[in-house]
Formats: sequence, C-alpha cells, structure tokens
Amino acid sequence: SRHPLENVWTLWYLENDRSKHWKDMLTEVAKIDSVETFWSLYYTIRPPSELKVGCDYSMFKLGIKPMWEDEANSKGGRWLISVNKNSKAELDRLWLEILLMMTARIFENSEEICGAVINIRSKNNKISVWTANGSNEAAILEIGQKLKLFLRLQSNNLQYQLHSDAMCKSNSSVKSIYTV
Ligand code: M7G
Repeated sequence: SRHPLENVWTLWYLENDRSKHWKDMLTEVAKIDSVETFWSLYYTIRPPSELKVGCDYSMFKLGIKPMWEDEANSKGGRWLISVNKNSKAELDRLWLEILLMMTARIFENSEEICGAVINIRSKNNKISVWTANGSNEAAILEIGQKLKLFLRLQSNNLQYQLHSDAMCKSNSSVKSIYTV
C-alpha cells in the first residue's frame, strides 16, 4: 500500500562547479509524495557524509526553489545548525531526522516551513531549516525550540538569520535575529 505525505517535496542536489552560475549548479533529483518514495530515494542516494566538499542537498515543498529569490523564501530566513566535521554519523542522523520532522509535520507551525538544506563544506558542515516569514517570531521560536529539543542539540545554540541579510553580506558576518 501507499502512504501519501501531507505535502509533496522536491529533493535538490547542488554540485560545486566554478564555471557555472550558482543557480545553474542546482539540479532537481526527485519528487517525494509518499513514505515509500521517501525511503526508496533515501536508500538510493549517497548519504550527505559521502558528498564532496562544496555539495548540497535540499528538500523543499513542491513549487519552492531552494533559493533566497523564490517568493516563498524572500521574506524568510533560516535556523542554522553548524555540525562538527568529525562526526559523519551525526551529520547523517541530523539530516535524516530533520527530513522526517518536516514530512511528518511535527511542528505546530509546519505551514511556515519551506524546506531544509545541508551544505558540505571544508570548515563546518551546515544544516538549515528555512521558514517563510522572518517576522513571525512565535512560529520561528517554536520551530527552533523543537529542532533543538528533538535533535538533542544541547551544546550548540541555534541562530536564525534572514535571507535578506545573507544576500547582501559575506557569509561569516550575517547577524542573527533569534537564538534558541
Ligand atoms: P552557501 O552555499 O549558502 O554557503 O553560499 P557557503 O558560503 O558556506 O558556501 C555560497 C554562495 O552561493 C553565496 O555567497 C552566493 O553567491 C551563492 N548562493 C547561495 N545561496 C543559498 C543562494 C541563493 O539562494 N541565491 C543566489 N542567487 N545565490 C546563492
């Protein structure tokens, strides 16, 4: 039997290629509309820990591109989780749990969720959960607190940044507007 998800999702892959514009590095991998397609895809693709430096996976609700410019994202921002390079298993665990939390709609404010991104980088790896409206403080805090609690992130504080700030600043100097 088939178990449909409440939202249809798109999985995206980005492979770093300096000869291309950023948007042209993004590829749509598959649409995910059921528990069965989620797991068959999960067991087919490489886990994030086996991707090369510079690569990303993103999973976003159908119709939302994993970019700041999409109108669903442009007024929003992201909860940012920095993941230590040393733990491959932890990286894969966090990514899987976030995908499950989104598809299962465990947040009271699930409608605020746009998607999630994992960046494999030479410094720390990053996982972020993107939400639609950066001024919806109550919803953003509920999502951030649940991420922190369910993912058991005792040590790292989570920072929320607006995409409008990320867009116009060099990556390291983007200010956080919420913290949990
Ligand atoms: P990143 O891949 O999010 O993080 O951004 P990193 O700095 O750890 O690698 C790297 C660069 O990719 C940015 O400075 C932008 O040039 C480009 N980039 C990233 N994102 C998420 C976007 C986006 O949504 N839209 C556009 N136009 N460029 C982006």
